[in-house]
Amino acid sequence: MSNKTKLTKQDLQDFEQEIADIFATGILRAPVHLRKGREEQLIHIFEEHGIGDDDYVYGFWDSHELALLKGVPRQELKDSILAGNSIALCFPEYKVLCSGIVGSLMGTAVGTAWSLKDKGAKGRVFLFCGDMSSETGIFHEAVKYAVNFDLPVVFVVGDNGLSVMTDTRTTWGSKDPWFKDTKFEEKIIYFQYKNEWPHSGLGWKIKF
Ligand SMILES: Cc1ncc(C[n+]2csc(CCOP(=O)(O)OP(=O)(O)O)c2C)c(N)n1
Repeated sequence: MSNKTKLTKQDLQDFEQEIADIFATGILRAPVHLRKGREEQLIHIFEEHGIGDDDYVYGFWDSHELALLKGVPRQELKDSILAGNSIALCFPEYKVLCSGIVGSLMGTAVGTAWSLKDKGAKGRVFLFCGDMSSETGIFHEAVKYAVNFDLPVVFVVGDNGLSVMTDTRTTWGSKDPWFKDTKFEEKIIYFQYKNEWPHSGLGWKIKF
């Protein structure tokens, strides 16, 4: 199911730039969230953990790179974005599921992992989310359940410091994420990056 082509940082950046250029023409009547600055970390995580055909990748509104790295063909992804699906990409045949709703897939990830373990099936779940998403109650519950039952799920937190334009650490009054130096880190991969695109769109025309 995956295209097995090794993608580079440049490939991921080129894709986002192509979508940006299309978005700038105004033909796209749906939101897009572009990301730049975390390509190497994402490539490293996919390689280090050997994320492959048996694994599930769950993401949110900013998942173009995740879909490409999971093996969704470039054109198929582009067609889906042009059809207005950028913030909720869904490619069941590649085991990619995304949602535009903060906190919406943490329980789904744990449920999928429970089922995989229960059936003795191959595969793991990798859920990628942002720093503010990782501070939500549902994230905490999901990680607690995954750790306590040792479920095959990993929560990957990409910390860009912001929730849209709100400073995450100021909001929660702590310089560290809640899970730092706790046993819950066993199911969490954490990295920091600076997003070189605005939270959504291009920072002009439409902003939300
Ligand atoms: C339930 C819900 N509330 C609010 C929003 C609006 N919203 C979209 S993205 C986002 C920011 C989330 O921040 P973070 O998890 O750090 O994501 P990132 O900065 O990586 O995009 C918010 C509040 C939403 N999509 N869903």
